[in-house]
Amino acid sequence: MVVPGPDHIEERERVYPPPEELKADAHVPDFSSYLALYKKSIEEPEEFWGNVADEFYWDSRPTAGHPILQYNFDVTKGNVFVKFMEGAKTNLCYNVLDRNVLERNFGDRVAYHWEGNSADHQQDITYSQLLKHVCRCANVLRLMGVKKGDRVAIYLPMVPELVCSMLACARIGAVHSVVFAGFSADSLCERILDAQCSVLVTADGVYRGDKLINLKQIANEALERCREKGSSTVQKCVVVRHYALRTNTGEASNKLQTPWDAAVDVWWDEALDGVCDECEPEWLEAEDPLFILYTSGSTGKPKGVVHTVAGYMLYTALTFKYVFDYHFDDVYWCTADIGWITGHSYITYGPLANGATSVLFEGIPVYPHVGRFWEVIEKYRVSKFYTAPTAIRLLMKYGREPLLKYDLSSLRVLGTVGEPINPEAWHWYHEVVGQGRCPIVDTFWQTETGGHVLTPLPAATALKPGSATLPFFGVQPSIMSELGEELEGEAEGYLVFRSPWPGIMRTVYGNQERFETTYFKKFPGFYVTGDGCRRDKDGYYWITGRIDDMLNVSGHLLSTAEVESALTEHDSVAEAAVVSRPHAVKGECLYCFITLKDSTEFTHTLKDELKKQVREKIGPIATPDFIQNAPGLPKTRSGKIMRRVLRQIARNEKDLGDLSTLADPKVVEVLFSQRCEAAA
Ligand code: 6R9
Repeated sequence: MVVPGPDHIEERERVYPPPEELKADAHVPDFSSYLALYKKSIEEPEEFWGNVADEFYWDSRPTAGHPILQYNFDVTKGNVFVKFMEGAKTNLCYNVLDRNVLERNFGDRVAYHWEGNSADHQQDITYSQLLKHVCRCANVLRLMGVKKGDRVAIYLPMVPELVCSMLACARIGAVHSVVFAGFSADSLCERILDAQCSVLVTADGVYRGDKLINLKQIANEALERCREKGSSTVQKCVVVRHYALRTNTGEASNKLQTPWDAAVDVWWDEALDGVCDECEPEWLEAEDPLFILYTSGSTGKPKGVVHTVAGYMLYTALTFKYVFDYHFDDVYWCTADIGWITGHSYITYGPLANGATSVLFEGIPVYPHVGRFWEVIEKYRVSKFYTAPTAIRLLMKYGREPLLKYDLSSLRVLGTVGEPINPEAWHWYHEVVGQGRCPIVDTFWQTETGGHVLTPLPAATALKPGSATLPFFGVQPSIMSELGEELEGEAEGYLVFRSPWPGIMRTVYGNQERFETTYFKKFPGFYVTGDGCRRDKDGYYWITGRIDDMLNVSGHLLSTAEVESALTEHDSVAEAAVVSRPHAVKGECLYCFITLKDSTEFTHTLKDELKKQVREKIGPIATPDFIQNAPGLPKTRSGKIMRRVLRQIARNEKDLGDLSTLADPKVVEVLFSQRCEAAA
């Protein structure tokens, strides 16, 4: 185990109590209210979830006499399953649109402020406009023969039609499979084939920053590849005229050639033209599938995570309300892409279920300038802001100056998701962005969990920078030793969950066996997250990174995240990634990739300082053996560092495996050419 040095303890002991001014009208105003609600959610789930369900429309109620949540997590006792509200019938689209328009009178309320890649492209969409648009799209899908249970692939940038097509699927009971629009043709093809999608929705083209991407071309290549494999199921391809209608307005000439196959392709606007804007929803069983979302798996083949209607609806709605302490006058902005689970749960479903007004942002943080995020916050008076540590670290590089030009006084709550946040980034987010006023909700969750599972609540939970704090309602975390013993009190090991909450995944699409093997085999009776975790003396949970990012140096377990955070606390370091490299005596040793802040030089003195810093922060056991200058790091398109690739570079292994999820393959070459031969 890591022996924390003095600084390490000090950092972890600092506690930030919730701000008083949030308490007056907070949904969960203090810690004792959190504890009481938590207790109720575990001890009286019928009552707890029954109350949440009362806020929604049900075409029929659950079968009487069944427990609200039925499950088996123990592979040794039969198939793993989770059933929530068995017998109930509802429709998620009806609940997030019709209910808001008809019952709550939110028709004229803005659902989304769409903000384009370029600052002069924008559009406000109200709840009633969205409802009509969704109904027309749903009718078009029905006309194309899409029925309940059929799969629809959606390969779109962050445009209103993305939300619209997801909801149209939900309305008619089709299962959407959104594929992030930065994925390659191969990845799209693989996902289309796995789910046997009958329709693909895409767009002509899109600007990401100043780069124009011919999305339809990529979609065509994907369909071509599906055909080559002899099993294309796609009958129709609906193409949103995004480049041509929205972003190309000021340009002299059309820069895109949009390949077209009249037998398959149809323009979105032409297909919807004149189609009725009312559409009877399909009343679905609580456990009917809602969507598939692919997440990477250790074997290289992505897993189609399946979520179902009722549990996902209630869980995303409730977490959104409590974790962001959502109120009617909030303007909420989550900067994630809807191609990832964060966007599904906290741009599409959770906010709409609450009738919220959100920013739907197509752009990137540094285009057309490095103050874009702050400009958008000022423009819409954003009060709840949710982003990723990688974005924070990127923006930190430019210092305070870009923020000073904008009024960020509307901000109330900040959130992070995606990876452990290093204390340096946490403090910058807290002090520079939140001006010390705004609590940071560090939300730990996964594609598989559907919604937040470990998270603070803004007015109730005292914060410790870097800790995702405590379980959300209905969630029972546990820490497991390698031997499968549940550890009590202060402990470090595998993060597992003892029982399901309504939003947990139900299976891997078409592969129940893989579902059971991946998540339930290691510790029968428990859902295994794959993350390492430490519980401190106050019962707070600290994610230490994926278990496969754990290192064993001379018999001591170290987490890469911990070393990375020690490194990024150095003034010259913008980002750090640490991997293990085999070592003759220690078993494994640390190989560190360092991205420096602008205009800093990579010198021997700096290397020595960094080694000293890690030694001081964590202990001599964590002293890096190798420190390499890394102008860029290999990242997935969602911003996660691909440590697998870095491990191969550290070991000088040229076989890098599947690189299709890599955002910029060029960085790999550069890193290979500059790798360290000898220990630092
Ligand atoms: C929502 C999302 C899941 C993995 C997860 C963990 C890491 C996410 C985190 C976090 C520490 C947090 N992760 N949130 N680690 N603190 N607040 O990111 O889903 O893309 O499936 O990734 O991300 O390692 O297991 P997904």
